[in-house]
Amino acid sequence: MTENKNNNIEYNEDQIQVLEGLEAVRKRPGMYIGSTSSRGLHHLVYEIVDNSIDESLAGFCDQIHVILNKDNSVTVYDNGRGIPTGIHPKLKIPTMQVVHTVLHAGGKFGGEGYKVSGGLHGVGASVVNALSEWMEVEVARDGKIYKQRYEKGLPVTGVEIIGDCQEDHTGTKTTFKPDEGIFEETVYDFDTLIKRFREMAFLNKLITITLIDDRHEEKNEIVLHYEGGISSFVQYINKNKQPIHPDVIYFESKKDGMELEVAMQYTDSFNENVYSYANNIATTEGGTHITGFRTAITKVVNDYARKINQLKESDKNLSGEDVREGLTAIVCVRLHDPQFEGQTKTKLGNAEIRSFTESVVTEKLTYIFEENPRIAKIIIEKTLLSFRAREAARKARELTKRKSALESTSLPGKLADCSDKDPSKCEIFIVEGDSAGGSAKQGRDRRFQAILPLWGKMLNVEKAREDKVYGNDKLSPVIMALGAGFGDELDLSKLRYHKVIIMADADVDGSHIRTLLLTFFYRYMKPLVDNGHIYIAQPPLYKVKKGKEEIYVYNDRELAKLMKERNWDREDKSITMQRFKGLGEMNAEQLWETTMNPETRQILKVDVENPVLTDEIFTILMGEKVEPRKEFIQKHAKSVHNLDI
Ligand code: 28F
Repeated sequence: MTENKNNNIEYNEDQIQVLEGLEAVRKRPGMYIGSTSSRGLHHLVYEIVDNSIDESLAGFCDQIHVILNKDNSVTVYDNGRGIPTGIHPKLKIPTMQVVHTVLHAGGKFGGEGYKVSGGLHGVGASVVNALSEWMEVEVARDGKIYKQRYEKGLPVTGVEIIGDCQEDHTGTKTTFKPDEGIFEETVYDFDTLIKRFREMAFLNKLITITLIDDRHEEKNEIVLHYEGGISSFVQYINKNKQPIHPDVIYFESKKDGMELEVAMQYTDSFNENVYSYANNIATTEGGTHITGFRTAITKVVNDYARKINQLKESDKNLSGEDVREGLTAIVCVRLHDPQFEGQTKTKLGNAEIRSFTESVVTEKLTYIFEENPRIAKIIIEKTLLSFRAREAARKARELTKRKSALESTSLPGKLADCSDKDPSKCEIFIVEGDSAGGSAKQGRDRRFQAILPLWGKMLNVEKAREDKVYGNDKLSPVIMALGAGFGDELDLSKLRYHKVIIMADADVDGSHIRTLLLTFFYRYMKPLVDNGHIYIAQPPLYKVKKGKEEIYVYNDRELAKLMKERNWDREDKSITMQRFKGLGEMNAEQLWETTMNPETRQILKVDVENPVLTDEIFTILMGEKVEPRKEFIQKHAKSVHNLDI
């Protein structure tokens, strides 16, 4: 910018673009980092660390440090080449300043590197800068240490030399303090960062990521480095499961600038845990690498099963679902110009990757089966078991269909349906307990709200196969009411309600039934979860009464806030406080007002932030092994309140 004769500040068009960019970010942060909740706050760190990961993918960095400082600022530093500090040829300002003030300047590599954060996924450091009260960046390069400071994204100093360093000491260090005026939550969760960077360390076996929590008296430090790479990742995912063969199968291949790495191990569980990545980005919607991988393993398993006469010529082929039952696998590809598609841009679209993956997996897995007949046989037996169980489920399904076809309507008797037939307007409350079911039926708006009271013994599907689900008197009414089938037959276009709301008591039993239902939805109707149809009703925890005034409060934090705002004292007997334990304690009117009325209720949408962690929590809480569950309960016991046993 320049000062003109009557000393007004004049900006050139590049600087105006910078100002407009940063203003856009601060006005709508959610557009750039998803939300300004705790999730958005943690996303800031991921963006900065992604730049270090990029530098490691380019082959110049193998150490990354992340430090949580006492003032709630975060420091990240790497031993990469250090951001260039010279003047950017086009923008005529230091490149280091471009990276931190020009939106989407993150796409730093042209052809040679594997872009991770740049372009689509990486909003880059400039967004983090715009959302920070301040940011300071230091670059060690060419024997000098350069530094620049920014406030709310705008440079408040130039790029200054603040010292010398060894010629061979290079790297970038970024410290930033999230803007409390933008983020509701500005306290970082160390565990969340550990989980995320553990995944990064698995995916990048050459990198060591050191996390330091320096906010408390004693410093907490953890070093994440897995030279076993994605094989260690598979072992980590399977640590609470029962593998059926001792070693993780691993192979990799590089060709024409494309890289593929696969690690896989079967367990005795019934669900599939295949996670895929393209240039370190989790491709949760799959894509061409997953298509190639699935085609190949189905072909290799069928061919080998026939070769060892476990499948007769006349037998039909094992399906993809049979072959993937109980499979934990990581499929990683690296390519120069990834095309991301799908609803959340997490589906890989590059066609060349499908044939590359299919041919490599076919060749490598065939070889591994030939060289390890014992392991191959164990895997074939597991897939045959699944095939037979699926056949049994199909027969059970046929039977159920025939049976339900005999009944007048195939809707469960206890379902109080709604009159509107447009699924996008309708919602179904799955209510535990007949008393609550009664008040819910009375209190609801029958135009668009259906009620399905649950009864009978709920099934823990984590330990049950598909055929058991059909026979379960608690789950089959849910399946029939939703109308979309489940498992391989799930068809969301037939879903009768676009909001499926679990409404359970605010006590241990309610939490248990909710967890069992969520396990079923996650394991057998995952697209229902992924498409945001599953919700959890939030009944009030207390009713506070003072004189004529009745106020419903939903948790302890809100209660404390209310008492403080009204300057009420809990000992003031003129104040009464009723703790709701069960939905049945509310009459129909109260239940409607507090929990069902879309204008006044609070419902939580269930979504999967990290599929690896979600699978881990279901395995720990609902799986066969008791030890991991016991450890989990012991670890989290101290943070439980309102436990009524
Ligand atoms: C703590 C966060 O940001 N590390 C980074 C580099 C290295 C280069 C670079 C970054 C913009 C357009 C190139 C160095 N030498 N850690 C980080 N390390 N950015 S960010 O270049 C960005 C320029 O093109 C780098 C040669 N090439 C690239």
